[in-house]
Amino acid sequence: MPTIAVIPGDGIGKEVMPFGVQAVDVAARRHGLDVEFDHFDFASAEYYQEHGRMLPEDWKTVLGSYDAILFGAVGCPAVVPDHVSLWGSLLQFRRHFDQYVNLRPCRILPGITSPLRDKGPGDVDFLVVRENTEGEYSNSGGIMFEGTQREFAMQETVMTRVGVDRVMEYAFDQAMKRRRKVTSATKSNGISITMPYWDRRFSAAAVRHPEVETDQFHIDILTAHFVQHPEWFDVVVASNLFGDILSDLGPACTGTIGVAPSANINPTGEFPSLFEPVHGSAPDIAGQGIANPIGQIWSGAMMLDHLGAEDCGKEIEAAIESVLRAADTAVLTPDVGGTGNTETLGRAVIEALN
Ligand code: GGG
Repeated sequence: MPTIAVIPGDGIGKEVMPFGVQAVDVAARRHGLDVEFDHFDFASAEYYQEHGRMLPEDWKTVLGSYDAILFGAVGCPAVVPDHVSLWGSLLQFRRHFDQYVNLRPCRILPGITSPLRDKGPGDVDFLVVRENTEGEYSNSGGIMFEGTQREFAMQETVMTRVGVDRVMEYAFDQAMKRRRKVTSATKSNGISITMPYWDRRFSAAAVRHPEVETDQFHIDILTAHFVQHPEWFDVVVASNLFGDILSDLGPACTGTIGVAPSANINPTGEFPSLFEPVHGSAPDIAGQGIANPIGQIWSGAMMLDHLGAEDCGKEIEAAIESVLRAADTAVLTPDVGGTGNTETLGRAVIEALN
């Protein structure tokens, strides 16, 4: 029986999570799989207000005992500075549980209108593979001479050979299961040490995988190509920061970031992997009950795939697609042109699963 730690977090994470849990539960039960869920209130602004920190002291042992983690969103800037909440929770999970791959699939779903001219389902289908434990998210640096005219802030980027090679390897493996093409995001003309290093490791990976077509673009023109030629891409491998940016841009090009799922994977299986929608806590719409629950539900499907229940994951994706294809505006959330809400869309997907 797989055991799942459920952490809704902040803002709309709390609103969409019930539908993620329910979808996983319904799909699993249909296949005779009993999934056990335990809910945790930490990694939230409320927990921080009460305890002065984002996580309990024993979080590594507690979460480490689960098969997977289903996460909502973190961030409540009115209560906790964003870098404190992120570094106090999600980034700790990714690092401690060595979830070095962040998989962010991106495709136009039926019934959703892409802002890209002439693009519909089937035209955009790529996978961003984001390095998830180092790079620009090093947390190494400092501020000196604070409050004086000489004040400065500095932060380093860390790229280790092991860290870069393992995410490259994962990206090429994914490409072998798809259309056999990997694109690397770089900026080696401006960032003159770490990015040329990234490029060299990418070339070395390409030599190891001659059956995979490769190309690379500087991140600035790559963002333009995402918008103008999304059909060029199959697997896109990127550093922590570039991958984060591309995996918000990608779903925005497919219609809405609200449907985008992600998987923070520990490929060795030594630690639990974590599944979360790409979107954050969205303080601007939190409390209104209008957040799109599909990113959370689809993340649940990715979790089931990862746990070996691929049929369950596929059924959830099919349920999502059937609801979107029906395009009932009273059901859909406003981000996809509907007049419905989290409840109507979440319920429709669960009903489609039943
Ligand atoms: N569910 C995703 C989430 O809560 N994101 C908050 C955030 O700011 N994430 C930054 C990151 O993924 O690096």
